[in-house]
Amino acid sequence: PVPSLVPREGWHVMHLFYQIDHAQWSLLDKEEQRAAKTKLAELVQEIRSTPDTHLLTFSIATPKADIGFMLLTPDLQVANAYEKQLTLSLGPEILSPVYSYLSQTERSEYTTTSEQYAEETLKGEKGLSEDSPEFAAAMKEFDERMEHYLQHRLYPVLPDWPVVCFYPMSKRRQGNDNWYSLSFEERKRLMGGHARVGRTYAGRILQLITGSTGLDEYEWGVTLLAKDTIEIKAIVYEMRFDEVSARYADFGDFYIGMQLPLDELFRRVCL
Ligand code: 76R
Repeated sequence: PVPSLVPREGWHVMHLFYQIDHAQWSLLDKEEQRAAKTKLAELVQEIRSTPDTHLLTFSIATPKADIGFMLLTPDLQVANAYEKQLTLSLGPEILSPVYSYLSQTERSEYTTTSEQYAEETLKGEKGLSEDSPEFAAAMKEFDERMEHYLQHRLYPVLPDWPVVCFYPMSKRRQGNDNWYSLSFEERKRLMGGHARVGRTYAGRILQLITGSTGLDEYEWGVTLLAKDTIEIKAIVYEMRFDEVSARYADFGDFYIGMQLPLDELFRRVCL
C-alpha cells in the first residue's frame, strides 16, 4: 500500500463541482442508468463510513454546475482515490468536472487567546476584577467555547443545513493594500474586528475557513452553511464593510448549493 499523506493536524478538503452530460446519459438504457445510480449511492455510503471522513452532496443553483460534493478526509491519498471514483461513478463522460478546490482545515494564527480575552474584554471592556466570581465564570465559558471552536476548525462535523455557499478568497497584496506587509499586531487587531462581526451570526451561519496557500488558486476556501440564503447574503454584505474584507479581500467565483439526500438529488438533476 502507498504511504498515507495525513497532515500533522487537520484534514484535506475537496470541493468538487460537476456538470451532467445528459446526451451521454440518454444513451444508457433504464437498466444501465439504474446500475449507475446504485454505483454512486454505494460509493457515497463507502466514503461516509470511512473513519473521520465526511461527504456533503448538493445540487447547485444556476447552470454554473449541476452536482457538488464536499469531501473532508485526513489522507490526501484517500481523498484523491475517492475523487477519481466519484468522477467516474455514473460512467465515463457523464460527470464533467467544471470546478474544484483543494484546501486543508487549519487553525488560525489570530484566534483570540484566553489572556487576550481576560485583558481586553473582561478586565478592559467589562471592568471585572480578576478574583471576582463573574470573571471566573466568564473565563470558563470562553475556554469551553474556544475549545469547541478550535476542534471545529480542524475536525469539523457539518450540519445538514440546506444552503451551502462556497467561494475562494485571498488577502490582497497590492500597493498600499498589502496584507502581508502589515505587522502581526495590526493583522490581529483587524482580524479581531472581523471576528466580532462574524460572532453576531452564531447559530445562523456555520463558517468553515480552509487554507489553500500553495494548494490551489486562492489562499482560502470559504464554506458557509445556512438555513436561508438571506443569511448568506447578509453576512457577505456586512463583511464587505469590515476593513479586513473592504480593503484586503479578493474573491473568486461564488457557488450556491442545496444539500439533498442522494435520491432527491438524482431527481433534482434529472437523472
Ligand atoms: O473567535 C475567534 O477568535 C475566531 C475568529 C475568526 C477567525 C480567526 C473568525 C470568525 N474568522 C477567522 C479567520 Mn472568518 N470568515 C471569513 C469569511 O466574505 C468575506 O468577506 C470573508 C469570508 C466569512 C464570511 C467569515 C465568517 N475568516 C478567517 C480567515 C483566515 C484568516 C487567517 O487565518 O489568516 C478568513 C479568510 C476568514 C474569512 N468568521 C468568524 C466568520 C464567522 C461567521 C465567524 C464567527 C465564528 C464563530 O464564532 O462562530
